[in-house]
Amino acid sequence: MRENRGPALLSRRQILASGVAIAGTIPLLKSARTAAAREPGNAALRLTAGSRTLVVNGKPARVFGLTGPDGKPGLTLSPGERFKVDLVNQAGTPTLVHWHGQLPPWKQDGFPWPQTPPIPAGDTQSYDYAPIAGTYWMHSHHGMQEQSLMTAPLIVRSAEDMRADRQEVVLMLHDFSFRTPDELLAGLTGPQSAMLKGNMAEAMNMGAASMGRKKSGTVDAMNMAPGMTMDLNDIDYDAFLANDRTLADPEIVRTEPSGRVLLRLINGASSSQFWVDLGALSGTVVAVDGQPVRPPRGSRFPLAVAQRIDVLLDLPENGSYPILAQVEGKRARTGIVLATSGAPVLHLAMEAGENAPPVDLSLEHRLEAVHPLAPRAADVTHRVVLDGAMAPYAWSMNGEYWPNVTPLMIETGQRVVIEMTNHTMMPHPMHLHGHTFQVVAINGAPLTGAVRDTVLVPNKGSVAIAFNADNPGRWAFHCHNLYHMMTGMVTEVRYPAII
Ligand SMILES: [Cu+2]
Repeated sequence: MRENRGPALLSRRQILASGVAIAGTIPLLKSARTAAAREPGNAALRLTAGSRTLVVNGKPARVFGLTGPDGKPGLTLSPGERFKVDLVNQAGTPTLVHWHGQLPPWKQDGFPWPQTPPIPAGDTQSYDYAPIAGTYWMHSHHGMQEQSLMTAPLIVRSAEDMRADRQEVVLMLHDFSFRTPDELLAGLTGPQSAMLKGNMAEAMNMGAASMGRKKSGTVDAMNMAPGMTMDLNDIDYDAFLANDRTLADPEIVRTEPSGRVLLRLINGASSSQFWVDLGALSGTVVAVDGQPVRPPRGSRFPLAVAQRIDVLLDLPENGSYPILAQVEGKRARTGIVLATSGAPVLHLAMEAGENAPPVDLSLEHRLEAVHPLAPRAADVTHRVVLDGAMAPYAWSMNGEYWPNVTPLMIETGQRVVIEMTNHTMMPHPMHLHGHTFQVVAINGAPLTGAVRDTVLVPNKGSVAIAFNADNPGRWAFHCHNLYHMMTGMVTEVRYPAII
């Protein structure tokens, strides 16, 4: 074991954060063993895709899970450690896992290209790449397994994380239904859903409209239908989870009096966006999507699907502090509680008094990257129109529906700009694989915004992003609302001569 990887570097709070009991010397021995097991050249970390049972609203639910070598969800890597992982598929069905926001070679990205098919049940697939530090997550990109909680945190610690005397708390959000993902999707695409939306004429036309889906004009015409209003929350979920639990029985994280906490918030929901509410506390946003930002302070932050926010909190002396997340357009909320030892934890209602407003770009406007792109003119600009509608339920990029798409071609060395214009009544959380991008314009107004991997394009709004083409391959570029993705809102960003 190298001198500098020993347990001496772990502060008391970090040991606390690792979930190990802090009494006596046993935790130090455990930490030492963990560090030794992760020396370069040692065996890969074992990550198991499997199934598990949660109890939600008092009822058992069979869901998927991604479990690390310590038996906990996901993976936490030490500074400098490679992402050297054996993914063991014990899910009883094929799967494929994407390391969201990470920048691996494209064949390790976990997207179902013809060259990178799903992992059959019972098989193991190995990964080995240099990860980037920050708050990331992993989720299945196979079918709709993400809705069945085939998702987990992926935390890559930096050297600064190890130096800082603070407790790390991961809070991962989910939306949950007792119905299967197929039933949820059928509820949106079937004729019944259009009738429920109160538009009989559209329902009657659906057969013909569906047959004409490859022609963008069909959906364009539907989008102009009168009486449409902004749409939020396509799915009526049974519960919203924070670290797999509802507010009826929230996770209580023990904190130190006057302690400092790094809260790593991950929106792992399939199609729900949240307002994070720190309640009596205020915090400093130090990173979004794993990338450091110049810190705005606040106590309420919007979190679109697939995005992450790292918030630094200084806790008062003693007490219990709920960290809540309320679904946009709804009263429903979920969360965890930070509480010092012995502090009473009050019961928290699962619904707030009022509906939360739509998640917006109020925070995005204030964000400024610590490591922005060097100023440079674009070598290529791609314009992408986001289109679609609730009835018929189908969503497109430049009038095309996955997999029948024309790739956006880019070349190594180029500065690429993608201008997204949203013609629909829904916001779309857009995610680019294999690259981090900088937000460079919102609704036509230039800014030097955050560097990140997922950005919300508001209904009827536009967002431009810029990035350096430095990772040759085939890369998915898509809306991270699972139901928009499943009904077409995916395209490809592609480098030439990729086999
Ligand atoms: Cu979308």
